[in-house]
Amino acid sequence: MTPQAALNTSRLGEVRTDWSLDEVRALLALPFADLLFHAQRVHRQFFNPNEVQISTLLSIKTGACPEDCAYCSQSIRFETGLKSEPLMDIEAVLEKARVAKANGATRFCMGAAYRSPKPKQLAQIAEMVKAVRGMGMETCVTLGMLNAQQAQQLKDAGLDYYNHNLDTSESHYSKVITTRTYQDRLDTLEAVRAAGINVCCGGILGMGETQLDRAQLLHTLATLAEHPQSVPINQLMQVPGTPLYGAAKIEPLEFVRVIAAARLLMPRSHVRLSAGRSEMSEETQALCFLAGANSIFYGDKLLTTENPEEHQDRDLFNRLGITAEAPRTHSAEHQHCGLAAAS
Ligand code: SAM
Ligand code: DTB
Ligand code: SF4
Repeated sequence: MTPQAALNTSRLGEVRTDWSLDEVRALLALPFADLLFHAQRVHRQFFNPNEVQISTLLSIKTGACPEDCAYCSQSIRFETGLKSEPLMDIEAVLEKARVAKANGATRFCMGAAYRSPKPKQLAQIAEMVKAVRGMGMETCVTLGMLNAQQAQQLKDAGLDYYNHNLDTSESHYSKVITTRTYQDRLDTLEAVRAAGINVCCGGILGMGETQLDRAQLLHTLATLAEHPQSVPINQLMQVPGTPLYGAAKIEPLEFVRVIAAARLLMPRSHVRLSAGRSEMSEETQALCFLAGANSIFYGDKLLTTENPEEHQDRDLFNRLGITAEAPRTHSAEHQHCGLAAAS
């Protein structure tokens, strides 16, 4: 059977975890207008198409990471010129969260350059999660590998989301990372899910992968036991000194196709247009929103690299008539968001 023959477009909009790889390939190969039409139609079935969820990132522990992820500024193995910083103290983190909230973010995502957190580090981060949640923000952390007990500790602290990306297809993976396996990643995702924490899991495009690798990554995500509640699609931020610096860039319309396919494969999930927006035109970003992206990182820094400036995003949202989505995991009293509404 050809991939095209595998696709039954009348079933689009069903929440399914039994997608075949051929169906995923067929979606990615649709004529662009058809792909975007279906993606927008399904998006409207599950979401307000003019609302975007707003997260702000903070690197709470920067650099000196023992892992060898070939894209990353924070690996100790590459000369990237990044200054390492120890785990921030809780007051400094809370100050950043207050600023993010005042600027309109509803979720605060804290990232640490760990392979896996040590008990003392996890205890400190659990306190940060409790305190940020106490401010009325949703919380997300990304700390590397977790076992079931570590996931439970974060759940007990009130954590809303754990980010752990598959990054790429299983077959391309060993060209990017050698210090932990694909199965390690799947095991962490399962520990997080089993603890009842929302899963944030996606990947990076522009790491020398093929179209088939992209289809395989989407297929793995969409056939997990449960779809990740949040699916970040990153475009590689090329960092001088990392092995992937200089990799062939993904063509913008290909990037939009992956967003649209993610929307169709995981209709109830938030699809985040993540790293790489600072290098995208506003038109490409608008196409991504049309294709069903409904979450972004807001704030002029990601973890260690650039993001669009806040005034640029506010201006773009105003021109697109996009407003901030109220958090879904918190009570109504926390649902006000300060990001400028469409004028
Ligand atoms: N150290 C933890 C880990 O890797 O699991 C958490 C932090 S790590 C920086 C979180 C994710 O950021 C990575 O899994 C990767 O998907 C993404 N990321 C890191 N560097 C990136 C880059 N240069 N461009 C795009 N995404 C990147
Ligand atoms: C995700 O998928 N993207 C974010 C977040 N999860 C942790 C990280 C992007 C990092 C981009 C490179 C940097 O700023 O160091
Ligand atoms: Fe370390 Fe995470 Fe960067 Fe990999 S992506 S080198 S684990 S900080």
